[in-house]
Amino acid sequence: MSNNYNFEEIVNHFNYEGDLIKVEPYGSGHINDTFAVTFNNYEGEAVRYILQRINTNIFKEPKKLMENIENVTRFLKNKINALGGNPHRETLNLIYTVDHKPFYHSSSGDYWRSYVFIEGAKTYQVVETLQHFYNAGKALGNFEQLLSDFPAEKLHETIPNFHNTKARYEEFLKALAEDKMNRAKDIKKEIEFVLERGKETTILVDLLNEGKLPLRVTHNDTKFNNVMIDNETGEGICVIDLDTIMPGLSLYDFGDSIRSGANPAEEDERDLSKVSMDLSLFEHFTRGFLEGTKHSLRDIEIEYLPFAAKIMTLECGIRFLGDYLNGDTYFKIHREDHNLDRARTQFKMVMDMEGKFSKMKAIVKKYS
Ligand code: ADP
Ligand code: GN1
Ligand code: MG
Repeated sequence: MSNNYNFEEIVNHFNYEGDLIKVEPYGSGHINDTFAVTFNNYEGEAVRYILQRINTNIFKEPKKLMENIENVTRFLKNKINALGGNPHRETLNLIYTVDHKPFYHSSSGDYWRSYVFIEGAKTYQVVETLQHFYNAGKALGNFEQLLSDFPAEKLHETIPNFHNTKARYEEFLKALAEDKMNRAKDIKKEIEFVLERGKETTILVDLLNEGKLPLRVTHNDTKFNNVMIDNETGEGICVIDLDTIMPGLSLYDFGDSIRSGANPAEEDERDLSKVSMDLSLFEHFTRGFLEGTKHSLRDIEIEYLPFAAKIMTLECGIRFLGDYLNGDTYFKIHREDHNLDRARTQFKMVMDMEGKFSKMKAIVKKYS
């Protein structure tokens, strides 16, 4: 992450109170550059904010993206208030610029945004307790439930075809055909793994196009570290990282959560014997998610939950491997072959899920 930004210029354009103490790199997202900014406010207390540079290589229309975030967070705030919750902690709160915009377009051409820092809560790279994962499921199910009457036509599509697994597969085939870095020869096993499962990449897309699965307002990036867990109660206090809120399938959110949280190891773990899809983690998340949605999912959605877990994991693996073939231009990497290591964990999970599929189905049945 480049730290060569002119923070004085950027920070001066946001409506912060008091004296700037420090700006530090923060978090471990793969996309945006995130910083924690600390101020001493007029009462002399330290107050933190999140400051993010939006990755405009990926999000091509940052103004539209911020319009989505403004609309969604305003809508959520009203809902949370009406339910007697705390809108300062239970959703993201934008800090506006001095000229009342939800982002700052800097002199170097970057787009910056800022949020109130949610204190007393944490994100985790790996799930530490079953209860946390149950609570994340509840929070994400509830998030979809709160947005169930959000006017979907208001949302801009921030990344077209984001979870169109068929299109992702086709992009992978293109990357493979181009083989820009001459890497394909060393990853034959991984390529074979993807090609063997190519047919499955159309299943959810087809069901959606045939009108069999309902389009909802979904988060689309429900990785466990996008849910803040309250330090005191262990509850999933806030769903963050709202860049990809778009019309989508509830199955995408469920599947991506299982992909990231039901693996007891890191997403980039090299020792694949540590990587698996843990059935108790799966069970806890499933129970929480179905409760959070207030059991509003249709039968066909419930039927496809285990498959969604597998296909979202395969999709992510395909994206990591495709990025590896393309020369690591999408996901931030921190070491050589990082995207290859990430793809391998995803494929190990897919394989594990294939072996545990009937058990996953039985768990879903138990809670639906
Ligand atoms: P990315 O899109 O790069 O994943 P995120 O929006 O998820 O970026 O932010 C990266 C990390 O910063 C999160 O995982 C979380 O730990 C932290 N974070 C983001 N927003 C907040 C917030 N409002 N309060 C506290 N921490 C936050
Ligand atoms: C990215 O931004 P972050 O780190 O929460 C990616 C997700 C992937 C995830 C894999 C906009 O999520 O789609 O599932 O990495 N986000 C985007 O870890 O592409
Ligand atoms: Mg994130």
